[in-house]
Amino acid sequence: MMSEQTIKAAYEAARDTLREYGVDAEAALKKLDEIPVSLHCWQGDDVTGLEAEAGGVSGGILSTGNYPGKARNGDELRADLSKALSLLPGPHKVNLHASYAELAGEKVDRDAYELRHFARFVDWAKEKGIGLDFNPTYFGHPKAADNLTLSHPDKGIRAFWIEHGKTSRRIAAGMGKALGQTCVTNLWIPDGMKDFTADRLAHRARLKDSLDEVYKEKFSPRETLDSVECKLFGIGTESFVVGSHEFYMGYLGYAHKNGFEDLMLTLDMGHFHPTEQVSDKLSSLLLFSKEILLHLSRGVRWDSDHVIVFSDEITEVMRELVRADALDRTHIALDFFDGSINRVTAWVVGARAARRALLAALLEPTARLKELELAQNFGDRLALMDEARTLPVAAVWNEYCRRKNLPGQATQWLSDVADYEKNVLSKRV
Ligand code: RNT
Ligand code: ZN
Repeated sequence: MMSEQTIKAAYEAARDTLREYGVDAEAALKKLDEIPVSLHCWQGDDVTGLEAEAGGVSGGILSTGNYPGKARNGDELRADLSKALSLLPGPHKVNLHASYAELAGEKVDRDAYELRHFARFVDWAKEKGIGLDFNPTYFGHPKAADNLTLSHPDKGIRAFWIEHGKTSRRIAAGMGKALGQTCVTNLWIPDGMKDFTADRLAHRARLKDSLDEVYKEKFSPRETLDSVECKLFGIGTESFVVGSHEFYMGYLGYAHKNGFEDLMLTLDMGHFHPTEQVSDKLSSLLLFSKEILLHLSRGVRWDSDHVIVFSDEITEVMRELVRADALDRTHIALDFFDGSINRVTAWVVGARAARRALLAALLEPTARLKELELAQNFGDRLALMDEARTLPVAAVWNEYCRRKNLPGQATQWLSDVADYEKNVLSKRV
């Protein structure tokens, strides 16, 4: 275990090194502490949800693995989330899905959920002083069995899901109001077709009309902000996805023009062609949208939702946000689900990786790089960018964690998770 003295000495050396590059490590640490990361509740139970009858995944998303100890009810899920949060430095929010309603035996379907069905989460968040985010759940339900919801040709099914969208926004606004922090409402639907589709236009036209209904009611951005999430393909919707990137880009412009200026787009890192990079898309969107929602995820060969790590692409996304000075306009959320490892470990690895990547971005000699670029000195730009990749981020990270009374090193927090597994998770049989 590293001593406090070693951590401090390493930090001071790192701070001096970074100064050589025109980087202010203290300023980076201050900024790092202002950016919340939204922790998705669904990593804790493999996206099962808490409704007794509906629930579970469908619509092309899939969690694999059966590591023991998954949360079986709201109390266990909150306990596991609390454990993960206790090991994470910096501000966080928790991201809920409508399928995490605690109905306590009440016969009520998703078109009629209310804020009170999430009261236990709201009380818990209040106690912790954290904000919540929210998602209507358009999967894991008999009325979503066709992989068609808001674009379903059946008017009754469409109406059910429109109501679900509306009621979800009301719930989110209620959460935002109760907690004094905006609750972001993200809408993702699984709608699509396995094979060649004869009438794509009709599906997309229905989706447009349904969204118009869902978004009719106006809410204060201090209570809730809406976002729509596109996708390239899913399992079972390989040939056609109704809510494609172009669809939502078009819808965004249309919504902005028609008085809904706050609508955002969600960019999920697993939702594009593997050679496309979300990092390259940010600056385009930033010019035409007030804010952005990010789903940090890691696709391996497909949209597999592996736990994120400190990867090139995650770091590049963060760098783009720093370079564009867009951290205050971006909502950073995690979206992965791995059932093959300890689920608390999964959360902590992913959330720490996101924040460490953000720190690395804040420590980039951005001003110098921009100067070199303007001077068209691309060789020097390349050399400095390359060197910047191995600047002493870890030493600054360890100091950041130390100031929060948390371990920077994984070996230390892993032993804490191992105790939790032994004393709590392993008893869930
Ligand atoms: C699915 C989307 C969506 C979900 C969660 C559960 O491909 O990424 O965001 O993962 O809402
Ligand atoms: Zn997502």
